[in-house]
Amino acid sequence: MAMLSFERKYRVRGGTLLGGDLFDFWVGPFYCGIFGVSTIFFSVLGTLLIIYGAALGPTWNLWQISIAPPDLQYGLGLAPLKEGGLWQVITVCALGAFGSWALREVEISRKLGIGLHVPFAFSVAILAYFTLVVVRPVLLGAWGHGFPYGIISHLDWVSNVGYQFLHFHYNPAHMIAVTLFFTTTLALSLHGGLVLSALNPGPGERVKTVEHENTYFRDLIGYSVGTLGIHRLGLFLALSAGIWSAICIVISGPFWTRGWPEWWTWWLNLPFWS
Ligand code: UQ2
Repeated sequence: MAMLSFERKYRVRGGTLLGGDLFDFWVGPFYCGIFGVSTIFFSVLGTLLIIYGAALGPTWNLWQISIAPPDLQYGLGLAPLKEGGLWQVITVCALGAFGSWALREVEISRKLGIGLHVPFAFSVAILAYFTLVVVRPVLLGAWGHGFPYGIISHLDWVSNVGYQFLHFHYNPAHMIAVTLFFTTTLALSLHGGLVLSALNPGPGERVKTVEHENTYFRDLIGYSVGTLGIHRLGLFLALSAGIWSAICIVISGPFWTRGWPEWWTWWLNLPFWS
């Protein structure tokens, strides 16, 4: 594949965390690195195991295929492959692939001498998954508390676990997470709309600059968070949404076992009302 003119400048040697120069090369447009090798290893193995699990199951309907975690009886032990062991190995492959991908992002950041914001952000997504399939099951004492790997089955799991707490929307951490998700979409739509409006002013009009962007929001609400600020705000909102999602599920069971509506009795019991 032909090298683009700028690639000679940015395809720099070094910055690797592991393996030194051994895998320090590109395959077409893609950087390899030892974590590129381990990403491919874990993804291919995990995918093959999912296909094997599907072959053991009753259906090839893509919506209904499901790889279930072990029965609760197995506790935190290893289960036979066909009794949830597959789920356990697939979970290790998933975490291996996600972790490898994050570390490959770190190596590329180090090569370029840029910040580690991208791998940091991806790590929060990994944390949310890790909380669901490792932290919470360990706190509850059984891998069977992990969620099943299937399109419909994981939705059923979310619904069932939600109803186990009567009404999950009364979970205060869930409220904060949902609010952060919505605020993230608000911030990104404001940002996307503002940038496109300045850069696409209409036929015959001159492209506008940051001053116009600032002025728009100063006119509208008396405040502009700024071009760097909106990206800091967006990253903060999105990462907070992921972190509060992890918090809202990890406290459900390990730290609160009754219905979530009941948690609010502290509010009804405030001396102010009585
Ligand atoms: C802004 C700015 C941008 C933006 C946006 C704003 C020039 C191109 C969207 C406006 C954002 C504000 C005032 C924050 C809104 C707060 C929340 C919680 C949604 O000022 O600088 O850069 O894209």
